[in-house]
Amino acid sequence: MSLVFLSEVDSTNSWLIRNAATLKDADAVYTDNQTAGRGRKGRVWENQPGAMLCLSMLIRRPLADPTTLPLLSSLAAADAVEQLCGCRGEIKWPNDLLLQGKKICGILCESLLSGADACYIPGIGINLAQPADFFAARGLPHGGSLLSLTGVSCDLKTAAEALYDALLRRLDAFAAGGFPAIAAEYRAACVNLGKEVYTDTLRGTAVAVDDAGRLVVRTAEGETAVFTGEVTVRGIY
Ligand code: BT5
Repeated sequence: MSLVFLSEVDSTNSWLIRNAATLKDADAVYTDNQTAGRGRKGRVWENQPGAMLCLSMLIRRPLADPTTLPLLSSLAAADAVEQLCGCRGEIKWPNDLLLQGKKICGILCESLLSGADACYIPGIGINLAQPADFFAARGLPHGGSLLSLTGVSCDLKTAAEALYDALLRRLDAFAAGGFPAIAAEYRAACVNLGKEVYTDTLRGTAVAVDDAGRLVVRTAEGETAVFTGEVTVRGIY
């Protein structure tokens, strides 16, 4: 397994997808200049060269529950951020990491299926040093960086190693046990619980994250479990 720096790349996820055939389990790449960073559902992950960490890992081993890889990744990102700046941050279900209510980290997990060989790619972007102007200029009032929010300046390599190690530390237990292996810590970090949330189709109070990693929303009609990736949950910013 290895962690390799790329000076510039379109997307670290796309790079791993293109090169998957030659890579081993837990090989990872990172950059601070991602020219076509991707968010979920075709959205864009905004780049400022030199001010962010973009890291993706290839997981080439069976996962008990791949659908909850985004939740595992957000917990690993929280570990890394805590190590780097002493603040743990909060997770907005399913996988955005917030500090002081601002999104400092976004996660895009993708899978590659070819025959019996399944690979999973968690791609994690952490805003290290963009100033408030960066977010204002791009219409991202809910975005923030470690430097702008905490005053802590992080070296790229140190940040990449912290994130890579955090992912590796959690991977064995998660691969074997799925979400239940991380559920207690995830729930403790989840900012939605007890708060009002709404999606395109329902509005209510988030009361739990169940053992499948779904957000359980209580409405006047009863409780509904929302699947990862199925909806966008609002009401936190
Ligand atoms: C995400 O999507 O937040 C996933 C971002 C994943 C980026 C990583 S970097 C390494 C790897 N390689 C890639 O190409 N991608 C991954 P989503 O939940 O869809 O949120 C996207 C939305 O976040 C955008 O529509 C903006 O509103 C907002 N956004 C974009 N850039 C941002 C930034 N740098 N900081 C905070 N918010 C941002």
